[in-house]
Amino acid sequence: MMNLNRRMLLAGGLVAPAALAACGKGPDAEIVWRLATNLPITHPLSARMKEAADRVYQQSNHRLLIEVYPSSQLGSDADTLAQVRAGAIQMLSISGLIMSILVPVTALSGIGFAFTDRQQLFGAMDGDLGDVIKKGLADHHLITTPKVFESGFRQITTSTRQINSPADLREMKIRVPLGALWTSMFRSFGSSPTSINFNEVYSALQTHVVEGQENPLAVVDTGKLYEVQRYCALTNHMWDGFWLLQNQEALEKLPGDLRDLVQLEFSNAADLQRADLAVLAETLPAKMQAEGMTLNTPETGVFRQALRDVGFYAQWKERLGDQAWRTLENAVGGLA
Ligand code: X2X
Repeated sequence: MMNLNRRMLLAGGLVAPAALAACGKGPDAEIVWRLATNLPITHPLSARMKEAADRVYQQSNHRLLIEVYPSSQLGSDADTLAQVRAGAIQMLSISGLIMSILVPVTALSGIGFAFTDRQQLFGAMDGDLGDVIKKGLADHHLITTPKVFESGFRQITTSTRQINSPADLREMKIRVPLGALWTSMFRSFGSSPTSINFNEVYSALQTHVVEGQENPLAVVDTGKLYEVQRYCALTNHMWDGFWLLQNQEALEKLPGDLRDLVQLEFSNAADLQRADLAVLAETLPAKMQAEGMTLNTPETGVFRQALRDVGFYAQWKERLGDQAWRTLENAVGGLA
């Protein structure tokens, strides 16, 4: 009955999850965890995580309640990363490319124009490349659930210009997330990248603080960025995946059966949201066009060559180390 009251409150929107969490444990749960992500709840990643959390609650007989806080409600990426490390929150779903500010090898999955398709990508991320990244995270006491979640291949949107070739990116004011991978790649193209947390992107575009941004179409759609952007170049310039980090101490305190349940349910959630995104990758271009955006598909070989010419790949190889780089090239072929 207590649980019903809680859900009724939430469903009625009378009490925000954050307010309930501030009161301490859920009415009947033995353990309450908080899971943060920057993506809206309408994005398949957040939605499937919420479903997994609900299943964990049911299947643990209400012993473990995982509260999901989407849309950066608990703070920016940098804030929530500090919180999960300190144990102030127990789970954080965050882009591996943002994580690379702390654990450089997580950048491997997002090297510009490295992967050609999802099949090649998931072969690597569910195999050796994923293992290298997970080990890098574990060395920093950051434990992830087994399977990486998908954000997708990133595309460039602008309010001002169509992007057909690297020259079109020159001197463009582009918003990028936190992380050297983005700033280094867009500087290589001669753009002026600015790091802005995702929850401020819509207004930065609307007020023309920046001309453009880059994100997978599912993020452009669920963040309603099409309302404030006119052009979209389908560049697939880098792939982005989200790891679901767990605070090590909280995880170690969890009874074994609950730990297994969390790993199982969130692995299933990863499979389900990958399937959701595979469908969206097919359907969203038409939807974006219907929302009024002009889409184009540039030839990407010249972008890759431009990066090669300025030593982008050589620089990242040096930064990440020969061994890690070899694991990437084993999956995608020679880059430098
Ligand atoms: O901030 C972004 O652009 C997002 C949502 O894609 C990431 O977390 C990297």
